[in-house]
Amino acid sequence: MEVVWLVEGLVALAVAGLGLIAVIAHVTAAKLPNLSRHETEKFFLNAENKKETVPSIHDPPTRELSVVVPSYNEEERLPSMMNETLDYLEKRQKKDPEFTYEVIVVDDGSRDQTTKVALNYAKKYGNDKVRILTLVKNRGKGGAVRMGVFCSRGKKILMADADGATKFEDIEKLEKGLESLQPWPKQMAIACGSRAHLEEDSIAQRSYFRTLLMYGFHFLVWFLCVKEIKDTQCGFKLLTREAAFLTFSTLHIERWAFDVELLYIAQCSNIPIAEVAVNWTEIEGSKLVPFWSWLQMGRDLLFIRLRYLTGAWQLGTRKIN
Ligand SMILES: Nc1nc2c(ncn2[C@@H]2O[C@H](COP(=O)(O)OP(=O)(O)OP(=O)(O)O)[C@@H](O)[C@H]2O)c(=O)[nH]1
Ligand SMILES: *[C@@H]1O[C@H](CO)[C@@H](O)[C@H](O)[C@H]1NC(C)=O
Ligand SMILES: *[C@@H]1O[C@H](CO)[C@@H](O)[C@H](O)[C@H]1NC(C)=O
Ligand SMILES: *[C@@H]1O[C@H](CO)[C@@H](O)[C@H](O)[C@H]1NC(C)=O
Repeated sequence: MEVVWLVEGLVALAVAGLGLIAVIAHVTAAKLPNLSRHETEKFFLNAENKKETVPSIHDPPTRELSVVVPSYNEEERLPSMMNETLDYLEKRQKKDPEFTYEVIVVDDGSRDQTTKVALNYAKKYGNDKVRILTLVKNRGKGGAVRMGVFCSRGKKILMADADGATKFEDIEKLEKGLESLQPWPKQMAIACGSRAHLEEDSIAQRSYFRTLLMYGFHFLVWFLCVKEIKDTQCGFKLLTREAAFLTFSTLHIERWAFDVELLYIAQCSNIPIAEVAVNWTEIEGSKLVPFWSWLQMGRDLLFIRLRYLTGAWQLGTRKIN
């Protein structure tokens, strides 16, 4: 008998605990994503030091592809990524004049010369192909990509990290992945680069502790938020313009867990998602994730689920000013 009471007591305690956490998650949630922009964030800085008003995601697209590069203190890593990217894009445009593109470097409030380094590329390739958006304050990767997405002109929008860890030509794999999802409901589809196939190699190189954390993280993502995708965190993702608008205008989280919320939103909105294996090089300068930020990520994942569950956060698009 006492064992039954004990079990019942523990279950009641767990339910009460979860309820309390749900209440906390609900009450502490900012209801709407913060989409407001600083005045200077409504302009690109061009190579002649003039301001150009940014276009809007609400306008019809005028380019085939926008590449959004979130960059935080990337003066050192950005050049080789930009060289590779623009080499590829220029070659492709020579072969196929219909292929038009733009690269938007979003300087996420860097304290180094990221904007200046990016401006050299605007000088070399022109202000129409390379655009630089300098954020007043650091927002985090999700916030930076969002700001870039909202002033994109592309039919398709690629987000790509400034460290060039993915081979840029792998974009063709993402494009195939996206096409494989046709017909796209309401023109929406997403293709995610994935390093899941490299997991075994990376386990061999990591400590047991980091491997354990990695599995824990994967389990929580799967259990709480995203069931369809194994590697949610790869920085190489291709979205149709419609999918990018819907997911980024709903997104609340601007820091690490933003990828998970983005895919959670996509999943709940019935946007089809493809996961595509891409090649990956570990690049020097990666910032190691400290232990406490793993805890933070765990909390963020739990809160994403609880906040949508309790209605603190809601799906639905918003007008971007
Ligand atoms: N760390 C960090 N990166 C940011 C921020 N805003 C934008 N980014 C960009 O987000 C991208 C990914 O950054 P990180 O994850 O720190 O780069 P990394 O450690 O090499 O990540 P992996 O490639 O996953 O190993 C880079 O292009 C950064 O410049 C920010 O606030 N903090
Ligand atoms: C929203 O973001 C802007 C610009 O970053 C900032 O000035 C403002 O304080 C933020 N508002 C809220 C409610 O967080
Ligand atoms: C990028 O290309 C420019 C011009 O071709 C070259 O001068 C520079 O060294 C390259 N940078 C890197 C990091 O490859
Ligand atoms: C990665 O690159 C190597 C060599 O360039 C190639 O053999 C391999 O097939 C690639 N893997 C993927 C998943 O593209």
